[in-house]
Amino acid sequence: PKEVFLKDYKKPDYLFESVDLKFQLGEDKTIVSSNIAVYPREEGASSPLVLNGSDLKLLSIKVDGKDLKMSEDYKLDLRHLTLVSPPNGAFKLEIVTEIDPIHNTSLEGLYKSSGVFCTQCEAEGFRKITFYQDRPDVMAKYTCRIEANKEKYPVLLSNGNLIERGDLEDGQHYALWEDPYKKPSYLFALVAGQLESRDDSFVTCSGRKVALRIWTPAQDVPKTGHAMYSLKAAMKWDEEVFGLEYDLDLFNIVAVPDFNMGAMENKSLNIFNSKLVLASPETASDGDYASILGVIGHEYFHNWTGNRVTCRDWFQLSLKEGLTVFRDQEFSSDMGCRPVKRIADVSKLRNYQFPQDAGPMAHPVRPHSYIKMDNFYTVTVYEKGAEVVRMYKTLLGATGFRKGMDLYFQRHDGQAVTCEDFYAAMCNANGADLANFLQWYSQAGTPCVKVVSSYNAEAKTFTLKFSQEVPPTPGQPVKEPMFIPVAVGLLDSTGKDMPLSSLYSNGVQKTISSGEPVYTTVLHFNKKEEEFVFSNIPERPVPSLLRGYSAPIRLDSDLIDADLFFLLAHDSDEFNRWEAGQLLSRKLMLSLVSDFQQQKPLALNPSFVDGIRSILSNTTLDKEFISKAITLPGEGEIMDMMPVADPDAVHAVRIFIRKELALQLKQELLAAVTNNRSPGPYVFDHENMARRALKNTALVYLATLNEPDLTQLVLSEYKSASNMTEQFAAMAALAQNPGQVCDEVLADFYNKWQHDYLVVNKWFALQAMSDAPGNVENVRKLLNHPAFDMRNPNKVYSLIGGFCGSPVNFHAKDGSGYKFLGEVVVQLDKINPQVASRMVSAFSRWKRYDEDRQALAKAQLEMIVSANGLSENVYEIASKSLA
Ligand code: HT7
Ligand code: ZN
Repeated sequence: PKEVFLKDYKKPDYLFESVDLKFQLGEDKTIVSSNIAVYPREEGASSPLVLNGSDLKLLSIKVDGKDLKMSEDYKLDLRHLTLVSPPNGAFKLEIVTEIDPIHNTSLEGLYKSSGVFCTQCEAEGFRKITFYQDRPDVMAKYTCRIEANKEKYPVLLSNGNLIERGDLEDGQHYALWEDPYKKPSYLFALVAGQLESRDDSFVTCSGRKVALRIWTPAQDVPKTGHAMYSLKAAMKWDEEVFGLEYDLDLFNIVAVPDFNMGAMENKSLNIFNSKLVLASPETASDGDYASILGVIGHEYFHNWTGNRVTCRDWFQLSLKEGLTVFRDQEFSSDMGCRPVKRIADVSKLRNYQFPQDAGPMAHPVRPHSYIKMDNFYTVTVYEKGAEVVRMYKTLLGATGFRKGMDLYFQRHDGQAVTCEDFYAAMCNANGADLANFLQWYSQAGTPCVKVVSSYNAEAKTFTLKFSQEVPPTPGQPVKEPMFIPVAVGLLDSTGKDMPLSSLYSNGVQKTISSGEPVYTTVLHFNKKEEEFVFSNIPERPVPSLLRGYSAPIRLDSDLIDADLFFLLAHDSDEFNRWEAGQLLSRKLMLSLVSDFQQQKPLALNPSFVDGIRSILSNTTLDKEFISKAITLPGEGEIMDMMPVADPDAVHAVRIFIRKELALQLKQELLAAVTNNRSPGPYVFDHENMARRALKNTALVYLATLNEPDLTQLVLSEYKSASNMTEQFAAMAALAQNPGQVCDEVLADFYNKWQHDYLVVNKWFALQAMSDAPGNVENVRKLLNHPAFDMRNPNKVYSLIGGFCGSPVNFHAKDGSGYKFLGEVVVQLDKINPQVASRMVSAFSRWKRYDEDRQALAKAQLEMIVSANGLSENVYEIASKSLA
């Protein structure tokens, strides 16, 4: 397989002015005609024109109306069509191809999902539709004519405006769409099928009325209300926060059940995985509602960050994805509860991105190379990329950040640009010098920062001494220091923030505040080692470091347990309050893991129980915050901190602590259940979600005790639940204890919901994640369940993905979990390489485990790499994991 390198980037020799496409959609084959106006980027150029193409049958090719001859005029191989010597100057290129969407199970290019034709072109799917320069820096204006049977495909959609429609002979009809904005091929979209829409409208800040339509099969239209609410909220938010207005008179969203990722931001025709559109209180959980809000926002926000200003090449992916994730995080924060959202985002980063950054697939936010671009839609590009954007805001302030965004759009609207262009806009708009900040784009690995504090009572100074280390990652053995913004506050002995007046670092005295008191300041730590001295500090403070998690780093401080309990009780920065609790939990879990490994009896520190008790009974705290603060760090996070990951020990310790807490805090947990029952019908707002979150967390704790009266309590919550959030949480609580009750509830749930594939996926996932010994056999059986289908990515993510996310069974000592995944990956790769490569990633951390497990996992990876006809997608992940 060929590796592509960022350093080899070259501008295209030819550009496309316009593209007129015609699709004749058939039950058997589809014919695609394309008519491209080509011109050389520089006058007089006469190099060959290389077009990408994959799985295409070429029917004809003409230049300026004249048929071309194979070998003489053009060459064809499995991936390219090359025009040997195109005319000098501008010319028309007409190409007709035949494609087979019905048998396209890769869900890339044009395919059929439940009878609906739809497309997925990002990253390189357009080349499965027609021969084209399939790269984001080739931007053109498109028209798209769709012809299809009117009865089977009454709705015909593409990008832009509908300019003509009508009937044809033989029961066919057509629609002609025109997109007035230049776009790269990855934003092209087409949909044809039997769909109905929920219609609404939005009046933009300049008074234009935009028609909004969400398309689904007729029976699902009632479940699109929340998606429409989310879309309108996102449109308003982008106007208010960034001054960005929607630029067409129509915005369509289509929901399809078969989709490799969450959604796709095609210009004015977003295509969504149904699970991120359809919701009703009975069938969707609070988590689903929140995801829909965030992803509808995310795809809508791409209209400016991604579509109007796009990426020069795929290495720049984080330019649009990191920025758009940051924007959707901010949107969800503003619509809900900021600290709770921040906690959720940081947990995701720690649980998924940190392990990636420490493993064989570690790559910078802007990767240097790839074999298959699809493999680089990663938590590093998305989530760490969003943290990089957040750091600009932390360093420049809200107003400075907005100035930078304004300049970015002013300079680059309609262009395909790079991460340096974004950096330059941020710096230039603020006259700022962010020195080595660009390292965040090119160096992989999570920086480890150490901080030591000291107080000088005589001088009344408080000193923080920082040092940093960026660990080596594949291909990057030695690292430069990073620019790390550290937001700091200092607490006095009553727990109040001290006003910060001045700071000394690098031989320079800086005034923090001479007027209004300032309680948090951002230190610019960009050297290997650096000292910051606060003056006018009247007593020894407890520092609150990295407030709001101001940089994506691992912080190792000299805070002692007493400081952490103090911060947990008093910090005005709610994120750091939660963080203090997590630090205590992590320390406790690691020390109990060591006891467990040495076969010592496990015992819980009473002050830890008291800390949790005081959080649980604090009536002034946000309830969702409480729910998060009493939840222990995930098993993956703890394993990540061990020299050799021990899934059995970590699992046993987590279960032990949860049971012990449940036992000692039973009364408080029971009160959390009874005080937080639904007062009425389901409402999606923060207050109600927070109440449900606390009640559900309390139920999960109580159910760990497996006592008959508590089981009855949870069972009655399951039976009386009037929404999916509470019904599913009660079932999950009961599922912790395999046995008759658990089996009965699982059967009851399936009977109730077998008609709803999205709910059935939750049922698959819950069983897949079970820690019951030997659960692999149950999961194998579920592969043959009539509701399971390997061709549907959501089902694979629920059952196979769920299984791999459960450490005890996936990492079973006998290798049964690894063997199962190995078999599935080989089978799945033949159906859908993108989904198969996501699954094979579960093996990537195999070197973190003991020798026996390493040998078992390695054998599976070797078996996969040597499988016949393996896709490049799976090859890239499996071979890099083995390296
Ligand atoms: N920009 C979208 C990316 C995407 C994608 C990438 C590879 C293969 C399939 C895909 N479906 C969607 C999604 C986003 O907004 O991030
Ligand atoms: Zn995106």
